[in-house]
Amino acid sequence: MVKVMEQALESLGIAESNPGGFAGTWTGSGKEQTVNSPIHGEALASVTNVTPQEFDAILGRCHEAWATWKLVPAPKRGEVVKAIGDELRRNKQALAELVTLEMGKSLREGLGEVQEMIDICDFAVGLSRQLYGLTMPSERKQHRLQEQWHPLGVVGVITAFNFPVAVWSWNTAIALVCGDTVLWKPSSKTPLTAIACTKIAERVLRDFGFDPAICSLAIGRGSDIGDLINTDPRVALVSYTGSVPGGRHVGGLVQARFGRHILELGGNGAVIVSDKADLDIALRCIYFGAIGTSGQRCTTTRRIIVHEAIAPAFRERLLDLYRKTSIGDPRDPKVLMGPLVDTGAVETMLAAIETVKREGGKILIGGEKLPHPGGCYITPCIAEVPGNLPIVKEETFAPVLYFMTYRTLEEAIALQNGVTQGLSSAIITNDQRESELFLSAAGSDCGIANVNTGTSGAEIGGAFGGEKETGGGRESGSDAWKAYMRRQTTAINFSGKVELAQGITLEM
Ligand code: UN1
Repeated sequence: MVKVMEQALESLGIAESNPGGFAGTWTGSGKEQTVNSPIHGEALASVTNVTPQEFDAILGRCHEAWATWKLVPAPKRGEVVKAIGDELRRNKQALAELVTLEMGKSLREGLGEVQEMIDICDFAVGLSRQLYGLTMPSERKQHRLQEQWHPLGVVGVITAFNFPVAVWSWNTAIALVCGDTVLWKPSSKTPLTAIACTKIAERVLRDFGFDPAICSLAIGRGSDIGDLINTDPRVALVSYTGSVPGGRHVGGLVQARFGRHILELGGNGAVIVSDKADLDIALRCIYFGAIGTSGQRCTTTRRIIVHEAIAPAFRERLLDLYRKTSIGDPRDPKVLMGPLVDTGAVETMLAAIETVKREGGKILIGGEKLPHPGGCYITPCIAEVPGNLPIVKEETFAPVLYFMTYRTLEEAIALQNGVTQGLSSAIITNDQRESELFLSAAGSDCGIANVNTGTSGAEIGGAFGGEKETGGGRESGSDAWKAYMRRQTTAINFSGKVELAQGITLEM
């Protein structure tokens, strides 16, 4: 058991061995897995998965809980979310430490992730009084036409390891105020943080006298527990964050039963660096975008498209920063880049680098395995490429940054858009005509397009998600809540007689 930060485990209620299922009571008698920290490969705790039978009972309880939760007035549901946010504030440090221990991001990023959770709770509390419908003028006399929004049902939330707690909160805070209940299947790589969050929600729901099954949990493999979520008609909406192939699978299964889905899949973030850019800003944005979370964000900067006039000097400055990168134990405040999530991720990165070389790219720096314990540390890599090589079009979930150059902005935008993913993009320029073109219909085709700030680190207030193979889903702020509710159009006749729409007459 890891000694440093052990307190975080304890204060969040993580035992040496933990059942992986919750719907009012904790269950889990399936396969036991040991969770090892990528920091040094040592065991943190173990978790027992839920069996298919236990899953069925969990989903049954979560669905039952919806029957009463949907009838609670939305602002009252907001009070519960407010209390969850307060509990997260109290546990911010411990939860961030657990995120760092379990998946290896730096503590400062762990704290940022928990802050995202708090922010979305605050957003959702306000939203609980703003689930607005519309009224429209009716074409008939003394009729009212309106839309209203009702709770949808159980939301199945399937999350990835890289934001092990924030993505649950984006979905859960919104789903709860919308009157839905939540069944969470976290990544098998990060079950402990999921147990910790579920315990926080359980405590709050019990304090309010609500059914704690409103926030349920089922830990298990995607191929069994995930697919039970995808195929069960009791799950009204599946919100899935993961890879493009994973999303294709989930989307197909959910669509086949006419369920709803929100897909947040792969990204391939690019930053265009104009010859009219502030290069200090460009460097900072790209550096954090590329090495933050060790290149394991869906919003990670994976490609930079640099104007040829400034490319040589910019390349040198970037390489200089990369040379100085402090890599090591992410609990150390001086360390910028921690380990990758596991040794498999390191192998994937090394294989991608070999492919880059084979396809004609040139490795400028990085891609060396470091001899730290656990085997998950590697230096971040920059590869110079002539354009979107086949490997560049793939999302390698690791710190590999592709460096390419351009001559005209149209050419740069074509390179930026020339991949199958469409999540996040940015331009660094002080020229308004350039930034406006980038934001116009002729510009970036991504769900996120930023100016003079990087591809990652989106705020919760905007809707988060992307186009093309990123899946088209939107989570978090703005009007993303509408996906978590059922829209109902209503015509109300107060005329005392029947008048048909479209001018149809009915002689009787
Ligand atoms: C993800 O990588 O799945 O914009 C989410 C960002 C974070 C969320 C990333 N707010 O980088």
